Amino acid sequence: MPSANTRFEPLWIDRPDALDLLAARLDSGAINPILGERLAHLIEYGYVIIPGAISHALADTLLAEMAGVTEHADRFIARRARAAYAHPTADVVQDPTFRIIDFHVNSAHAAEAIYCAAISEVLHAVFEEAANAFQCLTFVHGSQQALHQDAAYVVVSEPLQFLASWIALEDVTEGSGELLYYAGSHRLDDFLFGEQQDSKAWHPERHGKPAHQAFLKSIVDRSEAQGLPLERFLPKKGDALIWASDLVHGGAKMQNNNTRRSIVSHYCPVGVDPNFRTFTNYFHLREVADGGFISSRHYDLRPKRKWLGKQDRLLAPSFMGAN
Ligand SMILES: O=C(O)CCC(=O)C(=O)O
Repeated sequence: MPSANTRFEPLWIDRPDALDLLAARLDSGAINPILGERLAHLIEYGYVIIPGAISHALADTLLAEMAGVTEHADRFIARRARAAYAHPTADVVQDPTFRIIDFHVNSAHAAEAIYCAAISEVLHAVFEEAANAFQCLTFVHGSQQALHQDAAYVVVSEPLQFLASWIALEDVTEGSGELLYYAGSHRLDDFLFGEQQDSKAWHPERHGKPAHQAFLKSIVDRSEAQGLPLERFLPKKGDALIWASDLVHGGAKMQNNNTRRSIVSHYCPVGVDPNFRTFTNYFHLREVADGGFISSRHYDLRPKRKWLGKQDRLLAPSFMGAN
């Protein structure tokens, strides 16, 4: 198994000796055989699919909640392509690129889904400490996002130390803009931004658009050159896919108008900091599951402070109206 040439500290599953480390954990009984198979797949291919990770009932509840966000639009934050953050009012949710940002804050069911038993088991085995779901979004239609590696945009203090999950809230059909990924691409050598070639994160002002284009081209070219298969995720309702931080993935071009409703979350170990911790004063880890925390760039999750009045989930106002 070729290992990535990286200057960063990877999670143990991305170390060159990951399969030996897994074997030791299986031998000691720390990991059960089904989990062992899932981790072996994640190690080798950079992703693992978990059929029926959440129940249809939970998926239906989430669909109903997502459909109802307009009734309490001021509690939620939405994003559309090429538009500022906004509350999900009726006109905003009509946009096919609309997504709810950090749904895990205001929906206990979203938190339950992203920390369902099968996903939590993988997170805990990989992180070996509690997990922090720090960036969560919902999709109705395909994102059509170019094939990318998340570390360019999902910035944490240890650039390789996070995982992400994609949970299908309905059956996904081909042509709807399904999730695509190059199996095994999580072991490509680092693409580094900046004159010092030291950043996996792309900073638009500092690095510019040409560097971003070079990044997108490089990871696809190198995946193709290595003969890595481009696979597509066509899940049934309730299925989940977990991917490694450096897996090259994106949204296929939509061939029809079918929806592919889903909830996506990014997680890091609690000992790793999402970058927003460095420029906000309201970072807080809220426990929502056994060994499962959430945090948010967009909401103040600190415990209710009486002198601030009755709201304990203040929207961080500085991000409203900003891009
Ligand atoms: O669902 C998709 O189309 C892409 C999701 C994605 O790339 C992400 O959230 O990092």
